[in-house]
Amino acid sequence: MSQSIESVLTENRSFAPSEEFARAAQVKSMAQYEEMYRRADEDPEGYWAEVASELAWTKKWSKTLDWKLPDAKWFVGGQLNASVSCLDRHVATWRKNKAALLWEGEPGDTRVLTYGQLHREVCKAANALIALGVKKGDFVAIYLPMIPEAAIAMLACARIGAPHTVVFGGFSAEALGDRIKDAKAKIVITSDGGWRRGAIVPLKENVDRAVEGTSIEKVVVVKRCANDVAMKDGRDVWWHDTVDVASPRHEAESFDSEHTLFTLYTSGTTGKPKGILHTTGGYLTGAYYTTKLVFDLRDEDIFWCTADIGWVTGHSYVVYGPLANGATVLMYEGAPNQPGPDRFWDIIAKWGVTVFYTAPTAIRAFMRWGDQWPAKHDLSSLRLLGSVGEPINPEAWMWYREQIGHNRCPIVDTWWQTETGSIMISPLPGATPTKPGSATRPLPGIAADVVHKDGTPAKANEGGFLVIKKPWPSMLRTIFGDHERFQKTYFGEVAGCYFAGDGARKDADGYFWVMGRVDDVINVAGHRLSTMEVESALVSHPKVAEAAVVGRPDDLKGQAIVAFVTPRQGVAADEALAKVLREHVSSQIGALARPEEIRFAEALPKTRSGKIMRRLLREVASGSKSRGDTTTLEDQGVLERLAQSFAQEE
Ligand code: 7RM
Repeated sequence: MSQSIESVLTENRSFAPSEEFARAAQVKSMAQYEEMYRRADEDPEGYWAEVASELAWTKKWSKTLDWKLPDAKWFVGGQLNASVSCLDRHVATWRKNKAALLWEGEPGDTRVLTYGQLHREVCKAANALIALGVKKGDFVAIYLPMIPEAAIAMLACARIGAPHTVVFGGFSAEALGDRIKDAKAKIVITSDGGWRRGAIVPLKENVDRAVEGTSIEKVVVVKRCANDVAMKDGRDVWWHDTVDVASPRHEAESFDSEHTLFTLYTSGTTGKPKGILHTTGGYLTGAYYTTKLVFDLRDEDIFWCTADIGWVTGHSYVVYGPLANGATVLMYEGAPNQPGPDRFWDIIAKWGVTVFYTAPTAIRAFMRWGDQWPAKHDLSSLRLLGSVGEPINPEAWMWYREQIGHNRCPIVDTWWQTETGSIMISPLPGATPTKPGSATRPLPGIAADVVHKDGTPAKANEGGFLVIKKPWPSMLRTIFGDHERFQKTYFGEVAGCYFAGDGARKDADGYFWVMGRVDDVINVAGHRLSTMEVESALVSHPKVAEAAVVGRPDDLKGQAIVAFVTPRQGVAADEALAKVLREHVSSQIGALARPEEIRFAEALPKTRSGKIMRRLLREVASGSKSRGDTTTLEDQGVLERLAQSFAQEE
């Protein structure tokens, strides 16, 4: 949700960490933060080398950073295995018998895996993948619900040097197929289904449709729902038939620091999602470091990040970051309101969750469901709360603090992206005084700033582009298969800087207020989508001549999708067509992309050079009072007059 300038400037409440919290924290004061920031700024390579050396390397790097904009290589010549840093090194200590994974399924079934057990399962899965023909460098697609096998599969891939490409289970067969094709994946790991709001998500059926005509040779199927699924002879194998019989012993090979750990698809400004590529040493350093600093994890903690592993938040803060720290993570399979609106609070009380990390869209839903739901449960185990995915509005921030944190838990509002790999801007819970709605200051080592297009710094409270001026270890290395797009998108906008695509301002205290995207990316319930992606889905329908998609502010989801559609000649523009088109988008991309509203127009407003005037459509869609407040799109005359007045302005 983007915030108005007014709400930002009048927002002067501030909450300092309690002395009690600060005393035990990793970073205990702003003075300590400033000192760390200064050290990292003066000697970034020395700083990051120190952090990286806390991982398990089998060969030390010869050069910390090789930087030729836009190409970064971190810990050059170093060798490691990500799964060893996450598992083997803990198994060699008392943590062998510590819980690594606490899991709860939506129906209420539970599983607990110690580090020792998780290590065994990962070794078995690694051996099984090798037996299926997966080699170092082969891409493995993972399309699973939130079950332990999802983490096991990711770590098994990492263990054998096979990059994973996790696809969120809410994506359609079509979207899965596109990603499999782009990554040229050899194997896909899925399940007979997953539980969501009491129903089974038909993952295997989607896979069957997605893999037609692709490079996929094998489909590994986890049995989750005791669901009848068709198994194709010679292609499909059960996880339990292959993994359960594999040897639990696997000697991990070390890989180059810059070996690809994974690609993860995310939406950009075009219709084609980008395969964001991360490498082993740098990514793991970032995930490890930020988990330690921002979530201040201790051995007694139970850390619950509610993100699905299909998103980068799930990669970094369900799997790699917490496990690299030897922490205990909780994983939940299903919906937050199944069977009732208090499922999350029930889970927190039942397992004794201490650190809880979720998205503003979820917090706003909880607010709407009512204070009685969290009040029913004992939330006294919580000591720290986190937020991620979109700007958090101050109202939701205050509700989170009062109703969930009982005015006792610090809140860390963490700004970062799929591309950054790990958290970039966030309070440190024992040090940073927080202001509701601000992600506060960049982490030590992160040279974030707000600048104008020409790279000059914006003044206090002046809006500008959020950029990062120096390389950091967990930065993306490329867009898979399109290095030129990588260069243009991230390093072609503001000279010399990484451009994040977000607008922001810094206040007089140097606190960052992220305002939201400045490109054609929209954020719907914390899910990142491109307007062009939804437009492509719409125009692929035979009854559509043209479509333009914009985001409109939405109290719950942050943004809602509004599609302006011009039907083909002779096609009736009615509610029935709107319904068909909404379903069509859902089947092309996934339910998360289904337009909230479809508005029909005889023609779309365009500039003389033929560009759709999105700004005008955004104003129309949000019913802006400043102009066009009585506009209905069916009134083409009004739209044309509006377009003219916009054209005069430009
Ligand atoms: C982690 C994640 C990235 C986009 C990013 C922003 C928005 C994320 C915050 C935020 C304001 C935050 N990766 N965003 N976190 N905006 N405050 N704390 O979400 O690649 O899926 O999305 O999300 O616009 O560019 S993502």
